[in-house]
Amino acid sequence: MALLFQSKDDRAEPWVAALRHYGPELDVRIWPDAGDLAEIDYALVWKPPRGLLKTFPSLKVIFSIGAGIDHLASDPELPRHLPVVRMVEPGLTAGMTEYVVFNVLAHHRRLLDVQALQRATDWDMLEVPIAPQRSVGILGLGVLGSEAARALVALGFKVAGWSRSPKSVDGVESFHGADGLKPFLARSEIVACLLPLTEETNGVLNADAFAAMPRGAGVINAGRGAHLVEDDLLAALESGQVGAAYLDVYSQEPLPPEHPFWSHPRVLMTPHIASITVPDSAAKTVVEGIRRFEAGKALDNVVDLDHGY
Ligand code: NDP
Ligand code: OXD
Repeated sequence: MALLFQSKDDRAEPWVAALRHYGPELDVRIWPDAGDLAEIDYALVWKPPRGLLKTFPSLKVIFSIGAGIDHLASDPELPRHLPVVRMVEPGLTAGMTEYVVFNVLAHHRRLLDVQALQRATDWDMLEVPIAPQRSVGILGLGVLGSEAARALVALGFKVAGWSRSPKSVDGVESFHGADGLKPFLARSEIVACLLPLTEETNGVLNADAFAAMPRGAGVINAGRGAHLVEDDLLAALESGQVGAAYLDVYSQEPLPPEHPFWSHPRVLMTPHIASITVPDSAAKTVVEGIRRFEAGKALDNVVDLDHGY
């Protein structure tokens, strides 16, 4: 059984070690040394070159190294008859919960104002509310969004989530569908986007969305760059409608040096590291998936390519 590992962004060594540890039966090959293409049964990939996956005639399952599968769905030559499994693994979920909690707290505790005061040697005792006085909204209440929401509930925040279908997460108010978006935004002083990128969610963080939020809202985007209309955000920051933005993903990655976000005083940036798949726990999940598939059992976390996630 041969598995091909391909990623430009991840070091192969820890992946190969973990895959061999959990799946000694696997013949792990590292792109571009795929050997005989007809021998590849499984592919574990991140942003594969367009058309690559259709070159393996015996391929059975495509595993995405990331939770998002937009890097696969955007390939017009993707062999769409094959199951595509998105990444769900404890390390990735834990990392995203940390990122969301960190940035919610940053806005809640006015980190950017505190930093500016320190630089100005200004002993201004800022007032901050406590968590139960603060409303946080999570766009996307899936694996990552619901876990982040639980952590925020545990800290005492008033938490709501927005999803396509209604959700039941303890302590989290559920909004759903197009009609639920504006009321959800209107009650959310801090909005974190953890949506998958699809035709429907593209550009969801736009001027209308910012106008619907309470004045001075904090906007966190760890979904995909295309969720955010960057010019609309800059205008909303300028007017003060959005108080600050905490960004991990961008329309262009790496973000070009001349982009205004780099030096914007109301933007806190990270370079698409909100959360990173952990090879050890992820390899275990992939091997378990392969064993289930080989045993004729249903795979977990297969995406619906028509919905795009
Ligand atoms: P899931 O598939 O588990 O959750 C997606 C959620 O989005 C679901 O609640 C779904 O609703 C909701 N959703 C999808 N489409 C719509 C829509 N049109 N309107 C309203 N809600 C919608 O995904 P994950 O939580 O695992 O991951 C989410 C995304 O996070 C990834 O796709 C990726 O883009 C991003 N990500 C970013 C990382 C980073 O480092 N920056 C790291 C990992 C992931 P429903 O439940 O009703 O289906
Ligand atoms: C992912 C990512 O989708 O890292 O997992 O962006």
